[in-house]
Amino acid sequence: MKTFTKEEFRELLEKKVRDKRTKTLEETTDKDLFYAIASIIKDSINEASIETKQRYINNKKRQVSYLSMEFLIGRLIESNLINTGFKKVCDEVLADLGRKPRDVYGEEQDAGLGNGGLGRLAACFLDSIASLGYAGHGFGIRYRYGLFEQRIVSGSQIELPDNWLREVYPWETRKIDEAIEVKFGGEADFTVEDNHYQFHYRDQEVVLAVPYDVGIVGYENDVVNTLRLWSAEVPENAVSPEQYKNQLEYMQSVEKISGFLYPDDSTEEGRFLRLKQQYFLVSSTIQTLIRRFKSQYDMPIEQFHEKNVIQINDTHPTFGIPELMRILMDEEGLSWEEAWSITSHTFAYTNHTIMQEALEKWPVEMVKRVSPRIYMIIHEINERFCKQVFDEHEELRDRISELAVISDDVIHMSKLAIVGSYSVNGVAALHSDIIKDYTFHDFYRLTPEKFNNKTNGITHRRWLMGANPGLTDLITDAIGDHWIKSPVELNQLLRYQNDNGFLDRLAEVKLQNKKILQDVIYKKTGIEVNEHSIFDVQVKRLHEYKRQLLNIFHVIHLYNEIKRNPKLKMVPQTFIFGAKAAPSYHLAKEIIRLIHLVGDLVNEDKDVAGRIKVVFLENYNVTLAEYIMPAAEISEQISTASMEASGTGNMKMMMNGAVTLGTMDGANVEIAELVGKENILIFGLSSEEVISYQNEGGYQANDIYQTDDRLKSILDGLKDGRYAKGETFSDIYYRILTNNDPYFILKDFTSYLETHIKAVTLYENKQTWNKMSLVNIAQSGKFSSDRTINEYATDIWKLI
Ligand code: NBG
Repeated sequence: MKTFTKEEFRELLEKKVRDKRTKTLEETTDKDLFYAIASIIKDSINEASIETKQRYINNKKRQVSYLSMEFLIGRLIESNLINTGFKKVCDEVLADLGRKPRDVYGEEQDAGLGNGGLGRLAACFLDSIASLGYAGHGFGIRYRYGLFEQRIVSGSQIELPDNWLREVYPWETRKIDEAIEVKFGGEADFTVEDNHYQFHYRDQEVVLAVPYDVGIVGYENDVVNTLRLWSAEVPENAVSPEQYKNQLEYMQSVEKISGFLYPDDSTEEGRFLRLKQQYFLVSSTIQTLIRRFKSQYDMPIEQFHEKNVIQINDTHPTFGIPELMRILMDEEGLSWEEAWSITSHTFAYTNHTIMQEALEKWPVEMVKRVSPRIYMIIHEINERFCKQVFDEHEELRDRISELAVISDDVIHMSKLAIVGSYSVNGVAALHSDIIKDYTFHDFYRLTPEKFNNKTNGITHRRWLMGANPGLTDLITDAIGDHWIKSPVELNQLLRYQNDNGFLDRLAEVKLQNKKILQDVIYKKTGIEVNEHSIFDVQVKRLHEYKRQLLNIFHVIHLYNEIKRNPKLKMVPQTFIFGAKAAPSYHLAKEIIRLIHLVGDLVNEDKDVAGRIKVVFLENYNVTLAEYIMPAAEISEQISTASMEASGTGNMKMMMNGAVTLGTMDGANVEIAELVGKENILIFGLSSEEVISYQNEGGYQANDIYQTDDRLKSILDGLKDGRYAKGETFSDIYYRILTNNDPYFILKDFTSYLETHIKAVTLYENKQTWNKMSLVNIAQSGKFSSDRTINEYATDIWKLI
């Protein structure tokens, strides 16, 4: 990639500002500068993108396509500046102009095309794939509105549309000439021609999938891969004269397909739309892959899987399996056996959850409405699969109804994904074991060779170099910059464990980051927090299994203690939350309301002053996370053991020097192994214990309620209105006592409390804490997504 001197960059910036914004440099706003810089970067990206593509074609590279309904990419400007190598020069030019780089970069709208960890993982993966020079591209949907913008009104969550495309999105290129027709509904029948079934489709709804390509820049390696986002449009000439009067309605129905990320699936209409989105993504993508294969590789279609691997991010893109079968049979004329052999050597599936309610199941009737032909193929896959189990696996005959892809008129997407893929992986060692031993145990018995683990990772370029320049400089001063290309070398920092001077500098970096967050908190909430208090952070989607409730129960407990003994000495602590709840998830929203109202109570009470504060940062997103991660000191990773597949926020905070306070769940287990038990704060039931309680129908929550005065008081407060000037939280109360505490909050409470006491004691001894923090940073290299992607590329994708 081209490099620039400061003078050249400034000159170019001046020219761009004139051309694009018709202004002089002096007249520019931060937004003008943002667009001008983005345009400079885009020019370089475009060049490198053309060259990258040509290289892949010339070398007939085997390519991976990463299919995901979510890409939570956040802002791109800083990561693009870092990866192109322009960051330093650009920062300097802006400084010379008297501008703050952070303000200029802050003009970019977050692309929030994802919910949480799963979508952010996809974005980190693309960054690593490009940075490691692999031929790999993302395919997703260009939702007109991303994940909703959260507002809090009187403590309650309100959802507003996320209008991220309000202005021009500078990173995308519309490629109308590569648009694809996706066909929905209608009817399919067949004739037999030359001993071959020829399928005919009638009355289908044709939707045009228009690609918008976003360049994904590798770190200083001239590689630019692509994230292709599909937008749904009405094809030209699609409207017959009779339909003309309903054209507006028709256009709206088409555009809805890429209208919202996860439209409300509490309604039948919402669910149907979501299903259409899934088919829209896979059909447009797979048609494209076939087209490219035919035009760029001089090979017969039978060899498609030699040059293509399709990784499906959770089950949402699983219809890709029958879609590839459809194209190979109905359009390319292959037999079932030939098509199946290619398809089942092309797909690889990543599972991201074992929560039953999150394992997708679609009614047969709905799938038929989306595409009758796709349903036929799934039906046939299931018939053949069940027959094969019956014929070849006597030991599993009595398990066929559990293995079947279709049962009770419902399609089990994870089962379809497993049957149609050659690789099935979990996202942390514990999670992959649970999949094998419990969730998909019968499938594991059938095809053990498919199952493997790929522990998640995060890109250290964004989450350390981008978000925490102070720490990045400190590390590089100490151990040189090798760690940037080889993050495990962060472990060189272990040399400084007993170096008080270094530990002081580390603490100083943390303090500066806390001050930055302190400022953000004040601007957003008006709450003044003490930068010397412990920053205790839980930021993630709101879900009962993640147990934000346990966290706020602890806060209520501390509050009760202070009220009982107003002279109580306490190390100041700031409890920071950020979380969005699914719009139709009532209890999750109640928990948000509880956190807020308890927050008001605690923050306003003079007795409490100087000891604890509660902050809820509204609209938690990637950009906010970039301020929070560097400032965190305690990383709350407190899911009920066995329920969090991996977690990635745990990795981000670890890499920025926070100490994990958590359960032995997901990737926490691997963090614990790396840092040793003296550098992590573990509490609560183990996953085996949770699973064994679940198998016995749970434990007796009521017994704990009756015997533990602390909990009795906390729970009773939910009903008697003492936290919120009379407002109550009965649904939370009943969830725990009538539903027998399905997430083991009361059961883990004591252990959680004791671990917090231990944390505070350790924190008081500054150098002990700083050393813990250092060990966490030093051991975090394993969690770079570069390590994860190298594992995928070697074991699953076979790119090397
Ligand atoms: C989430 C898990 C997290 C995990 C991410 C990324 C889904 C369905 N799963 O624990 O809950 O870190 O996936 O793998 O969103």
